[in-house]
Amino acid sequence: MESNCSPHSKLKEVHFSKITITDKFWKTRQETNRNSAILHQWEQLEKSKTIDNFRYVSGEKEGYRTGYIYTDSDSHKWAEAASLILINFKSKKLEKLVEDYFNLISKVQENDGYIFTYNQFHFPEQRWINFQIEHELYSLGHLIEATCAYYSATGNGKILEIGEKAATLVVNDLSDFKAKHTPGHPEIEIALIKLFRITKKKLYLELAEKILEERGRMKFFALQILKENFSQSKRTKIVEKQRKAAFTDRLVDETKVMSDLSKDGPPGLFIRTYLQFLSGKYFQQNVPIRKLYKPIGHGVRWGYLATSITMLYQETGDESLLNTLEESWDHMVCRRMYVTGGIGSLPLLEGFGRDYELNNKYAYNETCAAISSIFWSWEMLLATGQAKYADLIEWQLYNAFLVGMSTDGKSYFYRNPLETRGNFERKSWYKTACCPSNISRTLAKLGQYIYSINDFTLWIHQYIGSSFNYDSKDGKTISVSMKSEFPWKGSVKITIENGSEKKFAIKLRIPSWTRKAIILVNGKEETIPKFCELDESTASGYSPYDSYYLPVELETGKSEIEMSLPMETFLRKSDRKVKCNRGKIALTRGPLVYCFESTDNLDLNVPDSKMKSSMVIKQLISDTEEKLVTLRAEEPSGKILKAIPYFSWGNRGKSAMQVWIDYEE
Ligand code: FUB
Ligand code: ZN
Repeated sequence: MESNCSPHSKLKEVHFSKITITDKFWKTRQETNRNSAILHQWEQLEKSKTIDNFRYVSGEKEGYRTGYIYTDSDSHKWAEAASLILINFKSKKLEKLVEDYFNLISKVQENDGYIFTYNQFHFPEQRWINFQIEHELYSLGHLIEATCAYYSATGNGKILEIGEKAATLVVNDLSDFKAKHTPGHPEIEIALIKLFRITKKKLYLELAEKILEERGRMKFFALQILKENFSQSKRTKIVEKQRKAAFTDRLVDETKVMSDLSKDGPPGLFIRTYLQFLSGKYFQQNVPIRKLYKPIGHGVRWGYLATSITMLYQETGDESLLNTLEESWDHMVCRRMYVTGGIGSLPLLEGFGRDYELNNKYAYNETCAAISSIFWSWEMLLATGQAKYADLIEWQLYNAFLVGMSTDGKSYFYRNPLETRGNFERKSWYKTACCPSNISRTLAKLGQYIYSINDFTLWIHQYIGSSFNYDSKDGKTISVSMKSEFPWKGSVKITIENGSEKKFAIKLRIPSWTRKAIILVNGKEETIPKFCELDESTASGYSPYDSYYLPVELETGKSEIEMSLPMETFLRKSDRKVKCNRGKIALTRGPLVYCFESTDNLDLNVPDSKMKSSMVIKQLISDTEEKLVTLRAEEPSGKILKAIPYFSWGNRGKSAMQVWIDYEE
């Protein structure tokens, strides 16, 4: 199985197929992912006619195309997630579904590689019309990623050919690549670099580079966007006419699913969004990529774009790319990110607000945006080996990512506000169904984020119980087995069998959120640098900058490492510039952010409750199957406030919820 070992990445990825996750917390979620979520998603893709759209184009079924322009991408992403699951687990049912899916796709794909049901169904003669607002390249990107994943799962070159055909089409059709061809929604760049890494064919990497280098160079972006809007509304009218002409009860069956493009936001939101459209900021098309010093625009677009630029850096070693990426990452973490690690404070725009504009109710925090940020941090970690990236991955995995899916895997949050008044709940599906399969593909490849290697050093980024064996540089086997009680307890035990004759080093990440780490290597305590006070200089109150790697030298043979990373409770304060959080605190314990849900605080007024410094915070283990650690803030008068991990809220029906809470000194 291919691992990413690009020439300029500092760390080498360990392919997740080599890692067995044994961790109770994550294993349960991976099981839910493969036994429930992925099958539920398939049912919904069928129910919403997303799959039928392909059948209509192939002629397998008679009917009228439905759904947004980009729905193909949802099922391609599903196929990627399913293929990734199949890499580590056998499932005849899933295998069959994926096989059938790719068979269908191979029928719909035209001889030259084109596939995009919106055009194929409605405008068979038209292609590459509106690069900014229609999603052809985005959808092709997800298809290419799906075929790469399937290839990794099965070694099936036939399916990879589908992806290669699509990529070659773009290479050929857009050989004279111009700024106006750059896609409004990045994604194809990631896919092309992945395809390059598998096939080693440079033309894919070159195309990705071209696309990225042309971004932000359109002279009159506003004119382009107006032209595209005009063209798209004309096309929409034609589609509507076609629909009326084709209308019969038998043919048209629009499934009612949720749209979540919330417009409920701060005053001036509409005009701000419109201006961002015209200026290109929404699409990160306002400046060339080396000048994107701040995260701007649509959250998911930003995350995918930044991920692909970081991947490009790993291939080319162009330091000017890395400098900008580092600056924008720091800017995001220090000024434009919520305490949960969620990104995107503006609804409608679905993206970043101004510095310190982090309203809790309007928070968009699309689940996909958090995922895209995890992808980005992972690439930054590989590129630089800096602990802050792994720290944020951990924080976002527990707080911004996991919250997107219910415990049973059958309902999802698209947006993730930090405060609601009880009118908000997970839905089984959305009209824009990008998040569910994104969650599933991330869960399927979770193992990827735990370790990496360079030379004779093993890096441990995440304390997720797991085991794996690998051959060290001298061809000898090194076996690693890790037991962890995260996220409830900070005890970790790592056993390493070093079969090599050489000494061997490991780097253990000390998380930003712990203050009194104790590390024993074969019973002997390691010296840990003095901890500084909790860094509260970020907008959110969460700071990954205190995290670092502790290097440890191991002899040959067996070594045992025992770690105690105490999970203290912190009352975090955000920077005073975040107006809505003044006088409030957010409760965190270890890597988890907590929230107050009305279900647990019936007699209190969530979301307007108050904590007092006189309250004593106690930890309790819930009597649920998972044995969650919940927190109770108790006042001498007997008043009690109960808090649960943010990722677990919204699993018991509609409720009000708040993360930031008034605090009386
Ligand atoms: O545009 C495709 C996807 O739909 C985006 O990534 C999501 O934010 C949603 O807008
Ligand atoms: Zn999404």
